[in-house]
Amino acid sequence: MSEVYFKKVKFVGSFIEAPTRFELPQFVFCGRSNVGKSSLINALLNQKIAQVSKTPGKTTTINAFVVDEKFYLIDVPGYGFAKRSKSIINAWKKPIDDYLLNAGMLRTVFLLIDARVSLMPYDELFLEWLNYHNLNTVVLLTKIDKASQSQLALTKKHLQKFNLQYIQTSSVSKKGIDRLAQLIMQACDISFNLELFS
Ligand SMILES: Nc1nc2c(ncn2[C@@H]2O[C@H](COP(=O)(O)OP(=O)(O)O)[C@@H](O)[C@H]2O)c(=O)[nH]1
Ligand SMILES: [Mg+2]
Repeated sequence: MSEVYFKKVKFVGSFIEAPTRFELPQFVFCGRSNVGKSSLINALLNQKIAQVSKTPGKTTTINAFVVDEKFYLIDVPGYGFAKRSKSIINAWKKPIDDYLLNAGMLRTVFLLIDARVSLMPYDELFLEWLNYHNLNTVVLLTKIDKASQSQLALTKKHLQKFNLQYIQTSSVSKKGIDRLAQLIMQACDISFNLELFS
């Protein structure tokens, strides 16, 4: 049985413009299309609230969920630019950049990286951008259930270059979900009582 960390989850809405007015701590899930953002949000919240898609790039709006009236999880559209024009890339980027730079109570940007493929060129650019703007960033390695030991070793080596905190996760096996929940609760000053979770 899955662990239950949070009780009350509400879908707040889909936004084209950045919802910077939220007055609770916010945690953002960023990363390439198909990397597992929506799946990880669902695993963390223990419900199918974020849309999981077989077609990459389906989420085109910023989706917000409020959890236990204590914090927001923000699911942003993924980048997966290979076949897209520059104007589409800019149209994607602007609202997200605006949001990340203006959200008053942004606590952590979770950058999701597929454990099997490591950082792609755009991930590196985005990391540099996050770093330049001093945004607190934690890498979540996804689909760890499918990664081989050698793939994982390469990914970890690659991450060392950026000196980043990371958590290994799987939405399938639920590995790392406890650490992710703990990190969020600590960042919101919600006491983390392990006994509650058994
Ligand atoms: N094996 C495995 N598959 C996953 C995992 N997380 C997501 N997926 C699959 O990857 C695909 C994309 O997931 P999704 O959450 O929609 O990615 P998003 O585009 O980043 O929101 C779906 O087919 C998921 O079922 C995981 O931890 N393990
Ligand atoms: Mg998604």
